[in-house]
Amino acid sequence: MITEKTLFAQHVEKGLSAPSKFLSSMYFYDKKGEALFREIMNLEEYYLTNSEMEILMFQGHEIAQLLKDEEVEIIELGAGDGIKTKELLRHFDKKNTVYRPIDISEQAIIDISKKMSEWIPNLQVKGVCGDYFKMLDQLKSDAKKVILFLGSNLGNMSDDQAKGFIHQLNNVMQKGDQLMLGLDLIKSKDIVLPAYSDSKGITAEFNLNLLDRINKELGGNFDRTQFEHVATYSEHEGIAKSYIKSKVDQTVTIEENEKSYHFKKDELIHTEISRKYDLDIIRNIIEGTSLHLDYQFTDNKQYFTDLVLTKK
Ligand code: AVJ
Repeated sequence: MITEKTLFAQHVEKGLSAPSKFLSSMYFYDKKGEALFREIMNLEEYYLTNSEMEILMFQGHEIAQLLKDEEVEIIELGAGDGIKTKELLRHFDKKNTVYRPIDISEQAIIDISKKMSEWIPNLQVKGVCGDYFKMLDQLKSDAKKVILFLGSNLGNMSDDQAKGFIHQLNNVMQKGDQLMLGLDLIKSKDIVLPAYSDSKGITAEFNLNLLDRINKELGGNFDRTQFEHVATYSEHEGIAKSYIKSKVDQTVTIEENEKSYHFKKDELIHTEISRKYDLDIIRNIIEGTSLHLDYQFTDNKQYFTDLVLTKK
């Protein structure tokens, strides 16, 4: 049996031994990380939340008309806090709609199921805890499926990974099923960069929490004060990147790996990409699937988009 701890330790070993050091943003989300991400979503500088909220508040009714059916199962991947999703779900008929949030965090499922049932009384809420694709594979029913993947969560993947992910979704979807993708759009640096290096330093906390997590879970001795958060954005490439930078020449030991790792002054550990999209990038990602881009919604400032794709 390979435990989660072993997988984490192996990932850290691989990432910190590489010539260009890296750690995966997948590991941001322990309890502390989840709380920090919720704080980020409430920051003015983190425009993504407000932009998508605006789309769902003002165009949710219209979007719901496109997704409705006699019976519909709305499956949300990585459910989050549900505040945005609520603005869409309130337009569905309670009788013939089932809402299924899927998340690897059991607590997230419990929280969102409770909240959504309070917000929308009589909505059938059936949360499932586990791996997206294992769960999707088990959800074979006759009802039409609508898969929600909002908040630009796809953006943490490289385009090749995103392709693989969308192709897997395509494979579990049946004809007529729909996918709604929320994606952040490519825009200027003066808007994007502050979202990833906010003035209160919450994003820095969020990024550096990864070092605390290694200390706690793997017996590391990272000194947080000797590292700092760095964010970059290239408008040309359309990708925001986050790094942890070593302020000094230093060595860190990780007991679980029985090993020390050296960091040069100014050396970077790459921790996250946040991809921004345009239509060409999206078309490239869905190419080769039987998903058809049917509708595109944007907020007034055109910062964000929600796409409706239908399986043909
Ligand atoms: C949850 C992946 C959409 O990349 O914008 C927020 C995570 N990272 N601030 C994003 C995140 C830094 C977020 N996603």
